[in-house]
Amino acid sequence: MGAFTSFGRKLMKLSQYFMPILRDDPKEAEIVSHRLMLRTGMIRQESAGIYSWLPMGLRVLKKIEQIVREEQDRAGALEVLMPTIQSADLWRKSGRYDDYGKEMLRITDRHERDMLFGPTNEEMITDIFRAGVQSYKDVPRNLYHIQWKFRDEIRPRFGVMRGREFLMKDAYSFDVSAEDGRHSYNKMFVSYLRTYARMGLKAIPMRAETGPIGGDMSHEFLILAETGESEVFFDRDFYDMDWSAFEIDYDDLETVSQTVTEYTSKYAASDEKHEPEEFEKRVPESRRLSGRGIEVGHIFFFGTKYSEPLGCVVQSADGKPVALHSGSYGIGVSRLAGAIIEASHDDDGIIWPESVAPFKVGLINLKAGDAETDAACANLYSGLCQKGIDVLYDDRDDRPGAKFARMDLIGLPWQVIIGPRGLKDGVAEVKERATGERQNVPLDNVVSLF
Ligand code: P5A
Repeated sequence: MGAFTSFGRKLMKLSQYFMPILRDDPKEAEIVSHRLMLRTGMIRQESAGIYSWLPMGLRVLKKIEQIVREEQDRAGALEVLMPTIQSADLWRKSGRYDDYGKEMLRITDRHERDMLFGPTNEEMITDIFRAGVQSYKDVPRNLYHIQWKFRDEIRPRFGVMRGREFLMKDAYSFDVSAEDGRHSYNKMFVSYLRTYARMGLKAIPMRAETGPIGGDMSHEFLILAETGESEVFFDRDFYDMDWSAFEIDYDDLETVSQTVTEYTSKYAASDEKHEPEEFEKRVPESRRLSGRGIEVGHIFFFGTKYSEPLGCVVQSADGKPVALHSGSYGIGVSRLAGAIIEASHDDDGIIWPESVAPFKVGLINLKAGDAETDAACANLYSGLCQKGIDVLYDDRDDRPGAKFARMDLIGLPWQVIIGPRGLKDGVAEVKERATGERQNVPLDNVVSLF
């Protein structure tokens, strides 16, 4: 800790920040996360389904991205970065150039070549892998990137939840056999449980349709929220499962596979895959639940669907050429920013889980311009800085009521409030946003709380 992050300073004075808060609710926002992201100046709409990320929104996006990256790396995946613009050639070979229809944004360059803004990267990664491997000894491998995608959705809505341009983590695994491929699939499955747990989310894995990606095995990960786009049916027992980021040895095939079995043996399905009779047969009535969910991830196993047409073939141990077996694994990184707010807010605003909060602490100076409160704040500000804590310092000359409301609205996990009354007793008031609990803490002890 203590290092300055690549996406901005650890400390920030509100008087020098860019956080264009809206006084009134934006009328175009139908759901709470969209409303709060616009109101707090996290994002700004540029066209339908296309957003700019402003300083505070970008900090959240980068934190989500970093958790996703760490968990992909931990599961053995290797980060790459493919371009957003792709040539149509590979898509013609896989047959998806025509299949993808109007959702694909097609572009012609100055040489009249057909290009496209990538909606996903199965073709490109398969071609990269084809060119870089020769034998069965070069697999298994899993390559991923975190890159902007474009899908010309018919109905972009709910802000970053269903955008046209959106940030996705997409990983692709390559194995010599379907059996090995299954283990790669299982590793990603488990890494998703850890990833969402670290963001304070319970994302229930559900059997899913494979749609334009293809294949015969697929799970989507859904978090429960009233505003979710999918209807979901599941066993109440899911509530009692372990939703912490439990430790796991990814090389231990048996444990990884058992974990997947554990999280898939109970009934959970979204509307497309829901089978009412099976639900009734497998789950006693008292445990049958239904609701709505937000899809924050989707994983697929499609075997040789892309490796065959694209010639992604290696020499097997007995010298025969074999087409590689693959899966692809997506996480909606920008969607998660909205999904986390859907899962964690109250009437006053956002409640950020610490792991993705734009700043950990909001320092409020109740009487900016007063020599004593200014000095006490400056002292805490530098103490927290030395400890490497992310702090947003509200040094603006506003009424206390406005400051409290704003700090609650933006939802930083901790507030440290400094006013003349507390200073007489040598204390700061420390408020936890999630519980609303307040305590008076001697000034000298504040930094050690964080
Ligand atoms: C898996 C990785 C794929 O595209 N190919 C590569 C596979 N899957 S997916 O289900 O279509 O998308 C993966 C995740 O991306 C998010 N997502 C979106 N987020 C915001 N706006 C959109 N329009 C959008 N479309 C997909 C979802 O979280 C999805 O699970």
